[in-house]
This record gives sequence, C-alpha cells and structure tokens, in this order.
Amino acid sequence: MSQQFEDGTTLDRFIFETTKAHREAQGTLATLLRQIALAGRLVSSRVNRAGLAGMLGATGETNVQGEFVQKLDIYANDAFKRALEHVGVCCAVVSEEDDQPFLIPERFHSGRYIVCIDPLDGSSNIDVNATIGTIFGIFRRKTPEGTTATKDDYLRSGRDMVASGYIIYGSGTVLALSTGEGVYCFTLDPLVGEFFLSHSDLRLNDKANTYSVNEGYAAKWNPKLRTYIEGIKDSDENWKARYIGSLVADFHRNLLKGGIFLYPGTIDNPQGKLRLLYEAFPLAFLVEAAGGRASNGTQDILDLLPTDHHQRTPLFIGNKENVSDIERALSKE
Ligand code: P6P
Repeated sequence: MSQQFEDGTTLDRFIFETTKAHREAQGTLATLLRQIALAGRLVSSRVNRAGLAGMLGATGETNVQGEFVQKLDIYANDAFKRALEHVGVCCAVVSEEDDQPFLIPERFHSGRYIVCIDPLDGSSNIDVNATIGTIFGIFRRKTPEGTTATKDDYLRSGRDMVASGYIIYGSGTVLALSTGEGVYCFTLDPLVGEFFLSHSDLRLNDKANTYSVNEGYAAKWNPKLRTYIEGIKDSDENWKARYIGSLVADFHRNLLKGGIFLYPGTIDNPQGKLRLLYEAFPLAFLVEAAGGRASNGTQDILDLLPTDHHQRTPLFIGNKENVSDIERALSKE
C-alpha cells in the first residue's frame, strides 16, 4: 500500500518517511537518494546554462558551445560519481559513460548499494534545446560491505532492484522516484534548491491510445510490428503519435498521460539501441510500480538477466494492456 503525502512535501521528508518504513535501510538508502538529488541539482543548473552557451554559439562561438555541450555528458557523469563515492553507501557506479564500472576508491567505504546510471541520456538533443534526462536504478549488493564490488553485484535480474528513478531537465526539473510502492515526482524550485512533491502515487490506466516510436526505421522492423502499428493507425481508437527522441521525455509524458513507448530491434540491430541495466531496468521498475508493463517483446524486462553491463534490449513500455497487445502481435504465427 503506497503511503499518502500532501503536495509540497520536500524530497527529503519523503525519503525519510518512506525509508523509515524499510527498517533494514538504516538511513543508507536515504543518504544515497539525497546524493542523487544533489547531483541532479548540479546537472540541472549546468544544463540550463547550456542553452545560454547555445546562444553564444549563434555568435560563431560554436567551438565553445560544441565543446560545452560535449562536456555536459562528462560533467554529469562526474557529478553523480563524485556525489556517490565518499558517503559510504555506494560500492560501484555502472555508468553509460564509462567502459568499466566505477568502483568506489579504496579511501572511501565500499558501501551497500550499486547505482546503474545513464547520467545524461539524450544529450545530443541539447543543442536543439530539447528535454534530456538522467536515468538511475539501485541494487543492494550481494557481496559483503567493505569489499570491492564484483559482477555478481550488478549483473543480475531487474527484479533485484530496490529503487529507481529519473531526473528530467526540461521546462522544469523533475525527479521521479519509486522504492517499489508507487511512483512520486518532485519538481525543483531552483530559487530554493529543493525538490517539492508535485505528482503523488502515479497510476497508469490499463490501456492508452498514444504511441511513441521512431517510424523512420519501420522498413527494418519485424513485419509483425509493422502490421501492429498500421493496425492501430487504421483503428477507430483515435490513436495519437508522439515522439521527442529523448527517452526520459517520452517516458515521462507517457507516465503522466498514458501511452506506449517502443524502441524495437531492427534487421541491423536486433537488440535495438537502448541499454538494459541503466535505461530499461530502471524505467521498467518505475512503470510496474505505476501499474504498467515493460517487455522486450517476449518477456518482462525485469526478468532478464544481463551478461554484460552495457548490453542492449528492445523495449516496449507503458500501459499494461498495450504492452500485452504488442507481445501478442509479435507472437502471431
Ligand atoms: P533514435 C537519445 O539519443 C536516445 O538514446 C534516447 O534518449 C532516445 O529514446 C533514443 O536515443 C532516440 O533514438 O534512433 O530515435 O534517434
């Protein structure tokens, strides 16, 4: 049963109240989530100024703007690792930006949690001022605290995740979070530097009629998927198409308004483009907490077992009946 909170509750109070309910957390998960929020505030400030750099770019300073934008990925990656390394509650950060997982340096305590993160997904959209975001998922380690994290700690079922969320940097900065019971969104007041509860216990209806997919690749999809998409277009269900091309933005819209997001495999890339550990798992954890589903086309995303921390997966995510319809369409003989 999800707890109820009035709008305006701060993220800090929410974290304290919800992790208090998890007695075994002993405040370590609360510390971890606070540090993620801190890094999110730093990245939000920097992303918002990137637009300014973009304006400078209009005066021929494209090198400065281009270099600034490119550095945003690196800045975000460093901001989250710096925020997590020294507080004694994290043992490894598995980041989209790093070839190998970042293991907490010897001088700090190798703590209880692993954070899988895409520090700044969709950063190619910055120079067109489109919405981008951070995606994170949290595992509790299997190996003993104080030791160096191993693959066993992060190459594991998505069902082992204890929390996940994203931070979306758009017209406002919003942090979405679930510890497994309900999904809560907090909007940043940049003047105060605090996140305030703005969406409480988000729930998806069983079915929706908005689909979000890059149809430019349709010729390379599984023909059964092409048939499914053509079928909804021809239906009398008034389907709408929405595609921003930034995973966090497309997902956030669907979470608030209902919809199905698809990033399927193609002939050239059968596993698609999106990453399992730090994109699909965290969003699948969230969508299930909101009553939705996430599938790779044949099975639940959270039931998958990664063998590589950068492996990709096809992703179909959103209202549960829509996801099941796609699985049925793909399984037709
Ligand atoms: P395409 C952004 O580059 C990203 O990784 C996701 O945020 C987004 O959903 C996807 O790629 C868009 O990919 O192939 O449609 O441009």
